[in-house]
Amino acid sequence: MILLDIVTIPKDDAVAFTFFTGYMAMMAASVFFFFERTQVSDKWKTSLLISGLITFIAAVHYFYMRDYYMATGENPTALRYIDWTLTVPLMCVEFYLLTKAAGAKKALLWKLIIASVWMLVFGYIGEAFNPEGGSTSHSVIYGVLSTIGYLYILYAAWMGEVAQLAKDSNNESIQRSVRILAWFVLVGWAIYPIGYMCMPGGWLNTGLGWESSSVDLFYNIADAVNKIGFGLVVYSLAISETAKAKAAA
Ligand SMILES: *C/C=C(C)/C=C/C=C(C)/C=C/C1=C(C)CCCC1(C)C
Repeated sequence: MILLDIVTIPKDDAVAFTFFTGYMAMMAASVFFFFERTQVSDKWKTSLLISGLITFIAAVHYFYMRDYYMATGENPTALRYIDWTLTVPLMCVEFYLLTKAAGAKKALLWKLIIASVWMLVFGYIGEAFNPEGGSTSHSVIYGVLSTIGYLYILYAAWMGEVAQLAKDSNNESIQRSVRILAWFVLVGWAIYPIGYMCMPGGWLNTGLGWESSSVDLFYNIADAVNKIGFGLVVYSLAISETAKAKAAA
C-alpha cells in the first residue's frame, strides 16, 4: 500500500479533520494519563495505566487509519475493529477495577469482555462483508446481533451487576463515577450505531442519504468522547480518593 508522504487535507473534508485531531487528542491524553499516574495512590495506578493504554492504543491506530483514509478515501474498517477489539475490553477492565473493592469477581469481567467481543465481531461482519453496493438486510441482521452485546453491557452498567456492586461499595464517589460511566455507555456509545447505519445499505444511508464517509465521522467523534471521557472520569475519581486517603492519614 502506498501512503502519502505529503499530507494535504482538503478544506471541506471533515472526516480527515477528525482523523487528525483524533490522533493528536489520543496522543495528548495518553501522555497526560501516564504522567498523572505518579500523582495518585498505589491503589489507583492500574486504573490510570489502563486509561492511558486505551488512548495510546487508539492513537497508534489513528496514525494508521488517518494515512489509510488519506491514501484511499475509504473507511479503514479492519484497523478500526482491531482498535476496538483491544480498547473496549480495556474499558470493561475499568468497570471491573472500580467495583473490585466492593467484591467484583473475575467472572463479571469475562462476561463484559465476551459481550463486547460479541458486539464487535457481528459489527465487523456487518461492515466488512457488506455486499458490493450495500445490502440493507445484511446491515440490519448483523447490526441487531451486535446490539445484543451492547444491550448486555448497558444493562450491567445501569441495573445489573456493575450497578449493584457500585451500590454495595457504600462509597459515594465510586457510585457517582460508575453512574457517569454508565451515561457514557448509554449516550456516548450510542453514537457508534449511528455511524454504522451510514454505510451503504444502512438505514441512514438509504433513508436520509447520509454518505458512507460519515461512518468515520461518527466513529471518530465517538472515540474521542468515550475514550478520553472514560479516562478523565477515572482520573478525577483517583485524584479525589487519593486526597481523601491523605487527609485521613
Ligand atoms: C473505544 C471504542 C468504543 C467505546 C467502541 C464502541 C463501539 C460500539 C458501542 C459499537 C456498537 C455497534 C452496535 C451497537 C451495532 C452496530 C455495530 C456497532 C459495532 C457499530
